[in-house]
Amino acid sequence: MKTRILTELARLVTRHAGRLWALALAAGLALTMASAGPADAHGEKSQAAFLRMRTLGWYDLKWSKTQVNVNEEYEITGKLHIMNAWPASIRVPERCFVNVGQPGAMANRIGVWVGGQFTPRSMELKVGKTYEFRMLLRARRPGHWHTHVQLSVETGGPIPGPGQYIDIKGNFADFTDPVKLLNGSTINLETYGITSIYLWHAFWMIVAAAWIWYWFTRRGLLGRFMWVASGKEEEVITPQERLVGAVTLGATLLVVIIGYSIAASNYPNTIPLQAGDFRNIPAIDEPASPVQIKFLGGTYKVPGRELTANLKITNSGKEPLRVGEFITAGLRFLNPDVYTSKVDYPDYLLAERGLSLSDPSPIQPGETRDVTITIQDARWDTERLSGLAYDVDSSFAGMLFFFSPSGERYMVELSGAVIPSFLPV
Ligand SMILES: [Cu+2]
Repeated sequence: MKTRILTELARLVTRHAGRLWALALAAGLALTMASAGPADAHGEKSQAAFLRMRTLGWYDLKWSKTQVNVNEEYEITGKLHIMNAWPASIRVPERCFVNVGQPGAMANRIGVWVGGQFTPRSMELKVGKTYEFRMLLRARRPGHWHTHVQLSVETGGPIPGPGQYIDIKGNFADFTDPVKLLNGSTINLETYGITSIYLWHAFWMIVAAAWIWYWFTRRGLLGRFMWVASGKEEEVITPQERLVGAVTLGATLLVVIIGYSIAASNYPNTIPLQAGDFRNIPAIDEPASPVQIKFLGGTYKVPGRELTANLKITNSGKEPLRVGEFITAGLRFLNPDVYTSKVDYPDYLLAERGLSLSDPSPIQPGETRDVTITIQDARWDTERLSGLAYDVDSSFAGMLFFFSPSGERYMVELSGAVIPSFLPV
């Protein structure tokens, strides 16, 4: 009796396995979609603190506009320093490209220039060098979008830089993406060939659905498994099914060949997608720095969100110098004695009074001085950089900026290991 019930159950499951499977898939998909809310943050803080601090130094960033209309162009410009402190766990940017980081295709990337050179493809950047970049965007979808600049590095993935909110106004339906072709005509890339794209996708989806339906409604996975398990693997695919498979293969090849021939005769002049990397991107030609820094050790106080670094600074230049700013992972810590007026920069990354010195007086030409700098702000935490206390590599890195009375500015990279402190201040 028990065996009969089990056999009957197995027969039922076998007969309906395909449909049961489809039902479970549909229910799973519906549940997943229903529970997902709109994404606000887009992962910029998810990378390890040491990784964000030790790879890229972004500075002098400017978003040309923060309020634009659909189809309006705007740009992000700035400088990118490839840090000498680049960690060994990530491959150096031998193959990388500057990209925009945004929650979807909210703006089209019209072009990117690095070191004044148009770089529509991957390029090689060198560790220790600084590059000027410019990225041109065209507003596409209306909304309030956090827009980052980022560097995508082969095997390392995208490393996001600072982000700014861009408000795009207008109507999405008005968006156009005009592109001039080599034959002189101009097309709208947003809608170009869209009907045939839809038709071909629909066609292949129907073919695929019919194919899946055909196999899953005939004994299903479990049924076939049982046939194989009971030694009938030779009979598991019937002669009729073999015929259907052969006809489908032939028809698919025929459709591909005919479709290809029609496209080739309609568009006789085509060139393939261009590949290859750009080498020798011109870096900024920086004058020799008159500042030498020796890092003598430091601590990071977790409860106080405070990094202190003991430095031996030598000024071998001709002018007195003051420490005005520290930048790490796009975060700016300013010395209010040097920055006396308002700075235009995204607020979540700007600690206007974040930097102080044990001795704030200018370092005179020829002088060597031991200075303790304190970099303190809640943004260490909100930007999840205090994670450096828990990293496998408790090292920090960043750029220290020196200012002279005549308006010169010198950037010096600063990095080293710090000892985390968990004691209350
Ligand atoms: Cu963002």
